[in-house]
Amino acid sequence: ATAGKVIKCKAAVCWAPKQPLSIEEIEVAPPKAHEVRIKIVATGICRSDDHVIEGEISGIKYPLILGHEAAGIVESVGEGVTDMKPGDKVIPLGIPQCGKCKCCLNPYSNLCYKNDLEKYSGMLLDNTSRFTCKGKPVHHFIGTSTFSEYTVVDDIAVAKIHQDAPLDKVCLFGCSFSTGYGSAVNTAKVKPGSTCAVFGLGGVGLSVIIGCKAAGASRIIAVDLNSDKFAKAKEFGATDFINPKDYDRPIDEVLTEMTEDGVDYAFEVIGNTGVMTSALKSTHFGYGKTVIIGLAPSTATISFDPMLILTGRVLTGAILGGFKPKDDIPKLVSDYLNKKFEFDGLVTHRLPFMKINEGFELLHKGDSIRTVLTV
Ligand code: CND
Ligand code: ZN
Ligand code: ZN
Repeated sequence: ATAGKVIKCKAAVCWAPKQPLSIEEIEVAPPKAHEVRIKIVATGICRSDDHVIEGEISGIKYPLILGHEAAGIVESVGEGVTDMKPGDKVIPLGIPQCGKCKCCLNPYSNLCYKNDLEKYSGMLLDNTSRFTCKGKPVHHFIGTSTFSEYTVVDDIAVAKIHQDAPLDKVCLFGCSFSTGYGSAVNTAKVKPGSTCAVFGLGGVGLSVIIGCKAAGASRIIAVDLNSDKFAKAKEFGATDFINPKDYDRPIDEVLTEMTEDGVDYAFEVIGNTGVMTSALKSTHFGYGKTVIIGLAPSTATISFDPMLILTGRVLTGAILGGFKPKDDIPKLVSDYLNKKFEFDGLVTHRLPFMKINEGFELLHKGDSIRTVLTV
């Protein structure tokens, strides 16, 4: 009944940096060719959304609708959409998969040319927005904009998932779980018996731990300034716990000592360039691998002694855990339904969508891992 019509609904609009999101009535235009309009059912709060609210990411255009970790149901599809129909369960994708560009064709990359990660145009692929509020256009965020009752996405930026999937759980495949787990198994390719260090124990960092454990790591060192995070880290498989506040020397020295010259794999899951350098320094010469996952403020840069790399350490990074999202996320959801992995403990809070700012407060206070909003 709504197909082809403008939908009026509620969304959390970010009008400008450094202020709470504002619940507004917005208009969501119908999907154009190769677009899909989705009724969002559940959406998680990720630190990346918060980086934008805090004004740390340059190039972002305000006002915009944030949110990139969600699951929902197709409401209607535009012309030419053949792989989805109204009623299908779906996960919007923060990076698309066009299947045709050099990165999509490269088996080792998932960074489709059609992504909006560095440019932050805030538009769909036809370079227009489907949202308006109070007569003004509102930008999209990395093609997902899930902090809304309805959103429109490009059809290359949405994955159709199994009809039995519980949307209030599998929403985490939109970001945290896929990002963390994939960073361990795809990007680092953690080997059985290895030692891993994970810096930052939020929803993404704990998912890295799940991935390291699944890959057979025998020692997983969890590092966080907030010791309250250690209990969950232990639950997911961490074996050692380090709070840098308990030491009066650089944390890489502590780690190198603990592990006889350094860890096999280090993961930075905070977005702090100082920690990125510590992570690199904590890896073993000759073969240690560091994976950057955290999103640092746009103005930040890293500097380190090139000898660290010359002597064989590897520094890399990935978005969404290196998964080719349109192909891989439906498979991950099916694996989850077949109980191949378990991550329900990542969700510490559930709130109605209208309480979204309370969810961000929990994140700021360090009280939550993931808050899932029911839309
Ligand atoms: P969240 O804020 O929940 O977790 C970060 C953790 O780091 C918290 O537990 C903090 O206590 C801890 N921490 C902060 N500073 C330090 C420090 N100096 N030393 C040790 N621990 C510290 O964040 P999240 O898990 O939602 O996200 C983590 C990062 O990953 C964040 O930067 C986010 O923007 C980024 C990210 C990347 C990707 C990707 O595709 N690569 C996807 N989503 C999020
Ligand atoms: Zn592509
Ligand atoms: Zn995220």
